[in-house]
Amino acid sequence: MEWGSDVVAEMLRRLAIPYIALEPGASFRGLHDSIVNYLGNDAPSLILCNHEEVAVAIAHGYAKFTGRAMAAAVHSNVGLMHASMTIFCAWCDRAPVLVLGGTGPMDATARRPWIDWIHTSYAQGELVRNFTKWENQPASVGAMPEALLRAWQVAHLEPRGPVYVCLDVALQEQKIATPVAIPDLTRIAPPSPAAPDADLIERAVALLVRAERPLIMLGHAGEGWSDVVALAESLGAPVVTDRLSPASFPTDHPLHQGTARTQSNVAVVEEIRAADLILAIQKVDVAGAVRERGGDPVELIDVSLEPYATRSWSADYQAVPLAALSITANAGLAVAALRGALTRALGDSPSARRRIEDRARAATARSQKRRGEWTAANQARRAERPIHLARAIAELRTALGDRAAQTILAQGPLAPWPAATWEFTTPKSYLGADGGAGVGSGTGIAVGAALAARGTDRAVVAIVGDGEMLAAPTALWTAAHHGIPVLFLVANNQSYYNDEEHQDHVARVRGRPPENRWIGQRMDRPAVDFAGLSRDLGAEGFGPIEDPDDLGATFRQALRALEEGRPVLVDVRIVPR
Ligand SMILES: Cc1ncc(C[n+]2csc(CCOP(=O)(O)OP(=O)(O)O)c2C)c(N)n1
Ligand SMILES: [Mg+2]
Repeated sequence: MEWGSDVVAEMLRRLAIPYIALEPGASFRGLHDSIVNYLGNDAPSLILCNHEEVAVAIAHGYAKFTGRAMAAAVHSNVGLMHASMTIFCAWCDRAPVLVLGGTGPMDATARRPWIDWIHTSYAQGELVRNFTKWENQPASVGAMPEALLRAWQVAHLEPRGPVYVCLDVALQEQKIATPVAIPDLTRIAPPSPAAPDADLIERAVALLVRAERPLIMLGHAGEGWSDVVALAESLGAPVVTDRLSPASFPTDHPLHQGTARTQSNVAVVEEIRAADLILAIQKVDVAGAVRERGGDPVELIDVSLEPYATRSWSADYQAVPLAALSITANAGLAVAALRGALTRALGDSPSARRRIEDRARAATARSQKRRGEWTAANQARRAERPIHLARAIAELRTALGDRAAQTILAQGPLAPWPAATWEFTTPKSYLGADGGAGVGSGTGIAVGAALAARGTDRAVVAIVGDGEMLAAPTALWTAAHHGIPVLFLVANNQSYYNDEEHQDHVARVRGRPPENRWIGQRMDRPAVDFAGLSRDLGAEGFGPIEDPDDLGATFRQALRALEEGRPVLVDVRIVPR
C-alpha cells in the first residue's frame, strides 16, 4: 500500500466485497486507480453503470440474493443525489449496501478551481443520513480501516441496511508516510443474530395452543423454510405471505391461502378477518394488515426486528402493532424456537391432534377452492388482446421448463400479480419488492440479483412495468457489458397505469370527467420500442408481442440468450387490469 486509497481497496478485499458498481468520478479517482492498478480489478472488481441510481440498485439486488453487501461508488455530492432514491429503497428493504463516495479536498488550499469547490460539501453524508444506518467521513488515512470495518458491521447487523462512507479525495491521493495498520479480520466475529427470549417463546406457544383459529402471517421469515413449514403444519394453521417480502413459504402448500398485494389479496383479508390469533413473522406493516379487521381486536404475536429500525425522518416504520407479545428477534431463530416449544407443548395429546387435523383440513379445502377459482378466472382471459398478464407469466413459466422451480423472480410487476400462475416453491424463488416503492429501482435490482446468481444454475427473470423500464433502462447496458444473464418481461400497458387509476379516483370524487385520466399518463404516442431500446443498449430485444399465441416461441428464443449469458428483454403488450 503506497497511497491512501490503497488502504480502502485493501480493506474492501479483506471484507470480501466482490464488486463495486460505479459511475466514475474524479472525487474517487484515487480509489478507482487503487482498484484497477493496486488490486488488478479483482476482488473487488468494477461493475460499470450509467447512473448512480442503477449502481446502488445493483448492490441492493446483490444483497437481496446473498444477504451480503457489495459496494457502490458514487461521485461526490452529485452522484450521491442521483443515488439517494435507491439508497432509500435499500433502507426500507433492510438490505445491506456499502455506498462509497468522495468529496473535497476538505483543505481548501488543495482544491482545483471551480470543480473541486462545486463538488465539495460539508457533512456530505447528511444527504442520506436519515436513511442510512451509519455514515462517516474518515479524517485521515489511518482512520479509514476502522470506518470501513464499522460500516460493514453496521450494514450486516439486523435489521440490516445501507451505509455511506465518504472519502476525502486528498486523503485518497495522499502518499502513505507511516505504515497503516489493517485489523486482522479473520479474528473478528460478525455480530450474532438476536435470539428470542425463552420466556416469551413459552408464552407465545401457550397462546398458539389455546387459539381456535390461528393465522401465520409471513414477511421476510428467512430461508429456513423447513422450520416455518413444520410450525404451520404442527398447528394446522393457514399461512399468508406478502408480495413485499421474499418468498418464505411454498405458495403451493395446501395451508398457503394467498399473498398480500396480489390477486389473492382477497383471501389474505378473509383469513385475517377469520383469525382469533395472528402470528406475524418479520411482516412489513403488521398494523396495516390487522386494520383489515375494521377494529375487531385480535390476539397478536409479532416477531419482528422492526422496532430497532425506527428513525424520525421517514415513517417507513409503519403504524404501531398492538401486539400481546412482541418478540424482538431474528426470524429464523424465533421460528425454530417456536417450533421446538410447540412440539413439546402439544406432546401426544390425541384431542389436540384431532383439533389440529380438523383445522388443517378446513384450511386445505379453502385454499383448494380459491386456487380453482383463480385458475378458472385466469383461464377465461387466456386469449385476450392486449394480453392478460397471467397468460404471459404462464407462458414464460412453461418456456422455462425444468428450470422453472429454481428460477429467481427478482422483481414483480406493479400490475396485479396473478394468483396460481407462478408458485414459489424454493427459497429465493422470489426476492421481494424494492422496499421504497421507487419507480426506477427495479431494473438495477434485477441485474444485481442476476450478478449474484451468475454461475449458479438459477435463471433470473424480472417482470417490470413500461414506466419502470423507462426510468432506468441502462441497467441493460451494464448487464450486457458484464455478461450478466437476466430476462426482463416488460408488462407494457403503455401507461403509468397505477396513476391513471389515481386520476380516475380523484375525478370521480370531484364529479369531474374520469375519461381524462389518461392525460399526463399514457405513453402510446409515440409507442416506445422497448426491443429496439434493449438492442441499442447491447442486450437482446423481442416484441412488442401482441398475440398471446406468439408468447411461447418468443420466450423460448429469449431464454437462449439467457443460456448464453446475455441479458434479454421481451416487450409484452398487456391489458392493465
Ligand atoms: C420515483 C417514483 N416516481 C413516481 C412514482 C409514482 N408511481 C407509482 S406507480 C407508477 C407507475 C409506474 O408505471 P409502470 O411501471 O408502467 O407500471 P403500471 O402502473 O403501468 O403497471 C408511478 C409513476 C413512484 N412510485 N416513484
Ligand atoms: Mg405501465
